[in-house]
Amino acid sequence: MAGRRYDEAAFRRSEPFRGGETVKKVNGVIVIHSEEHRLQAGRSELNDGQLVPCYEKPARADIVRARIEAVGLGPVVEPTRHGIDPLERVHDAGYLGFLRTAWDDWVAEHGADIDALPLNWVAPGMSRRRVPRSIDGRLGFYSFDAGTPITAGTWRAATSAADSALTGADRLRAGDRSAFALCRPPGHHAGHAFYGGYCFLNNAAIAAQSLRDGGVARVAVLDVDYHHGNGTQEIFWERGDVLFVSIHADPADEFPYFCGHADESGAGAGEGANLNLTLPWGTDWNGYAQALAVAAARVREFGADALVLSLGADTYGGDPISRFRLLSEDFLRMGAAIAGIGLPTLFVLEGGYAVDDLGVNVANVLTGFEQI
Ligand code: Q9C
Ligand code: ZN
Repeated sequence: MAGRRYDEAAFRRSEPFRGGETVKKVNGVIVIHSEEHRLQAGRSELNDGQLVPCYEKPARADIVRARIEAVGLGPVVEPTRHGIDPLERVHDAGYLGFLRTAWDDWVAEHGADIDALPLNWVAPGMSRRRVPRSIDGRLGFYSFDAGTPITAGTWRAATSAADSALTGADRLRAGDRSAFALCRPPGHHAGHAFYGGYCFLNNAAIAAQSLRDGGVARVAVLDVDYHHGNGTQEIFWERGDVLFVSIHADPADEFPYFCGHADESGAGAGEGANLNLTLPWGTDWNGYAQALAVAAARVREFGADALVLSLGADTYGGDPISRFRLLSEDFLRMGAAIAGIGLPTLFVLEGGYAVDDLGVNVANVLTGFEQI
């Protein structure tokens, strides 16, 4: 994990890197971000048997943006609107239709004073042949957890995040070495026709597909969020042109529990194009760096032309819902290791819930990358 020495003191002064610093000037990584993210502001999620305030909240994006501007990364630009077509390349049209009207349907049934949360799910042996008419039935039909409230602004916020990822993909195709889609809500738990884990539209998958559709022959998605990117895995499960590699907490112990195991390697044309690297609770940079080296080697071996990096910073030791032990400085090392893969890279924000430190941790990945 060799990288240039990094001057944390200069970093802490929150100054852009201008003349005379020992730190190499950080060349701008373009940051794509929409204020519409704040339209997703859920009140509560089900956690440990009770409704608690949502961990996935607008302040997350605000602190990341503030840190990016403070350290002179950027410029920060608005996404361009890409419409429904690139979403339908990844998601089921019926699912997208459900998501677009779910809030209005919920309000008609239950009023606007409570967020929409599902109450029951289909178990093996029950039929999925019919989509229920009832909004409560459809919430269960299209979701896999009770931690992901649908609110008045969910559709607009989620589509703005997807537009950020798509705009980032456009930048890579135009020849940029890197871009950062500062997305909220996150995406990697959302599948072809389901939401959950705070995710509605799979921003990283939508960007990866857009790169493919724009003529990039082979795309790798590397997911460093603490949780397995089950949605991305499902979307590309039978695809040999998109490699999915995820480093995450062992699903035997951790959300999403039902997938992300090391023996899940893809199917059909995608056999061998899925790699899950599971790590135990308590993993620190030592253990993490070894998995990251394996992941980087696999991406290089695959011969990808572009990399989409699902960037969750919930591997941080201070994260309130996660159990790895990375330090803020480790995220600089992570960025350097990702740069070592040597591919045009689109970073897409996923999780990270230690809000006070999220800006530093995310910006550190980008800084570590840009310094190589
Ligand atoms: N007791 C992302 O990081 N529930 N999603 C956690 C903890 C779900 C995380 C409950 C966590 C989803 C994008
Ligand atoms: Zn996560």
